[in-house]
Amino acid sequence: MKLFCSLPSPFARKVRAVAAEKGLDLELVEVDVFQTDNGVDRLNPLRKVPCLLADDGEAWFDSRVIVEYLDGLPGGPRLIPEDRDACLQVKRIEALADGMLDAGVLVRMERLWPGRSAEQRSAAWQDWQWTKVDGALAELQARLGGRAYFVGDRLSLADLAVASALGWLDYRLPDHPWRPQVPALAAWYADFARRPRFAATAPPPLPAG
Ligand SMILES: N[C@@H](CCC(=O)N[C@@H](CS)C(=O)NCC(=O)O)C(=O)O
Repeated sequence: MKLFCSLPSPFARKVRAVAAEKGLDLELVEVDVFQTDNGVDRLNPLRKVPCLLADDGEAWFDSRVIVEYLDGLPGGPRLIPEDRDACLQVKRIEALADGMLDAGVLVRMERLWPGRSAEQRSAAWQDWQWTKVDGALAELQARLGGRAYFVGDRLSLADLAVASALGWLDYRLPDHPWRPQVPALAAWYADFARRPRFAATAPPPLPAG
């Protein structure tokens, strides 16, 4: 199985973290998502990563579909519970984490997208996205409720999705410190990020300066 991805992508990190927990081998194909002809364009008309090319030649996207696909493969612990209620709870947490990232990615693009001039970049639009990020953080902390795992008493996709998202906020948007507003979530993340299999999926360090 080949995973078209970029190493900083938090959506790809969630997928890589799921594969690591399940002991599945993924061949990583790193691409620049903003280049045409990067291979992803032929597999996913949305031209986004992650995109999984399965051994039978089928392409799967987006990250939520890919994690379902991987979790259904034989071997490793189930990360999406079979119980309907627990499954829905896991997916709601994943939706919160992914939605927080969608808003964060919009902030980043508003700041950096080369097709926009300085005058076209809107602070009000960024503020609108920050309200979503901050709202999602508060909701995640409330749903965690001081427990070790987001759903039930064992690791699930929900934990991996949230940790991947928080790691990306630190990596790409360090000027918006999130810890003071959600100290209990920050404490959970500090512990979770030390898990060796998750830590091994961290994005490469940014160049100094
Ligand atoms: N909903 C998608 C989001 C994926 C996404 O936004 N990926 C970014 C990289 S982090 C991307 O490929 N951006 C390229 C683009 O927007 O054209 C998922 O869960 O996989």
